[in-house]
Amino acid sequence: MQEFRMFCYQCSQTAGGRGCTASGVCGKLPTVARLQDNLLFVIKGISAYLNHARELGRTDPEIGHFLADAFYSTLTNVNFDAQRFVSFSLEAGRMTLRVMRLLKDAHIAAYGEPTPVEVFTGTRKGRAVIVTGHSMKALEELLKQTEGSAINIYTHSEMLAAHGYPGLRRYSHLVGNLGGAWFDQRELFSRYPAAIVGTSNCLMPPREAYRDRMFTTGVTGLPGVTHIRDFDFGPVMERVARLPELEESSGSVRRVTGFGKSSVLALADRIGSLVQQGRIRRFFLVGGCDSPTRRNEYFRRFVQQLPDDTIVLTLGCGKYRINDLELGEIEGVPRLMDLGQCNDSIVAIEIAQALAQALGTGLEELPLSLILMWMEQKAVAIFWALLSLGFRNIRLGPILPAWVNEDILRVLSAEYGVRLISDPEKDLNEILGR
Ligand code: FSO
Ligand code: SF4
Repeated sequence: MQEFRMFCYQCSQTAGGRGCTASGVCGKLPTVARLQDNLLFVIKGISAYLNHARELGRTDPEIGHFLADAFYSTLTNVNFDAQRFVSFSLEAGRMTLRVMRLLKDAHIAAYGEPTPVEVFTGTRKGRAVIVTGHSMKALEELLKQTEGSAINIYTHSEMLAAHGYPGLRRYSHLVGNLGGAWFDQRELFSRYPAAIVGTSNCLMPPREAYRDRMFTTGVTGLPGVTHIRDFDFGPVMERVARLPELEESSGSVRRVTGFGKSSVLALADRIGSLVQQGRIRRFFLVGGCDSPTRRNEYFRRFVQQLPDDTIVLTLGCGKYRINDLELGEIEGVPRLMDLGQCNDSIVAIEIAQALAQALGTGLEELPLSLILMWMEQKAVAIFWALLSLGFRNIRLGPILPAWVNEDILRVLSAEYGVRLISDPEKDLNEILGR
């Protein structure tokens, strides 16, 4: 299935001085090596969310202890037990939930709970800064420092969620959202003569066309690009002053975001009775972290084929595959609800738990299917969080994570019902039993 059974070059015993690829010289077996790799990916995901929570003054010693133990367990000659790593991975799922809740609480305390809002997707005449990434704190500081300066601020990709927060959209110069998922940035940033601020993953090495008007903050960095320290955006404002204005243009798509837990649960009674009347047949969580592959066109085609008695929740940058679709409503309940960033998976989970309670059922019996795309490590952390809660039969794409070997796949499919996406119509027929 894979070219390498494993890959490790972390000690001097490494095979041929180049890397252990069949089995560890130390005795580490391929499945253990892969479970260690997986744990390191999840650690990176948890660290990303913890980093954003810390920007907002929040931390959690239990998460810090977990990270230290988990890192240590991947050191040479510490832990050779695959079963221990399976437990660690599931514990990592619990920690992912914990860190997502920490971050969500920090966002709500700082900016209020999101409420639904339609976001302008065109441009206003005037000088502009485009903000990409996930850091609401960086965006807030930029909004404060540019207030009254006649500079317009636009969000890109995962920053779309910012418009849902009352404490951020109160800034009238937060005017709109441009582009789609992270991978359109090189074309988008070349097209608009704006300054650009990268606040987190997912950045791409810049084109020369905009390198000198791009900035990084926090842990991000790009060669030849000015790094902003301590959220002092003075250099950005100086650069914008020397840039031309953007022209007025109308947006070509309608995007609504900002469905917080309260706004969805305010509909819980209505949703409950619509489910009981058979007017809502099933919920789908369709989203996650997108990648520039044609295979991910699956997700749009899947949603386009959904019958009218279904509801779609979405989040992450994967939402851009579907968030321009006009799915309408079922008796006042929107059929497409954008819950926010990938870390807002915690909101999806809490909504699912509340709906299960309202319908008097367990999570496993809830008429909910998870159709998720994954890109990199943060999404893997969320995947384990969902498994640790008991979500089953997740369909995953565009490919299975490459660290999954036959042993791991056997466990994921037999115990958790995880499977790879296939054809939208075939998958939908299977889910709906048609
Ligand atoms: Fe997308 Fe990037 Fe947010 Fe992911 S912008 S791909 S792994 O970070 O988390 O949805
Ligand atoms: Fe090879 Fe083990 Fe050393 Fe890794 S830790 S390089 S598997 S001998």
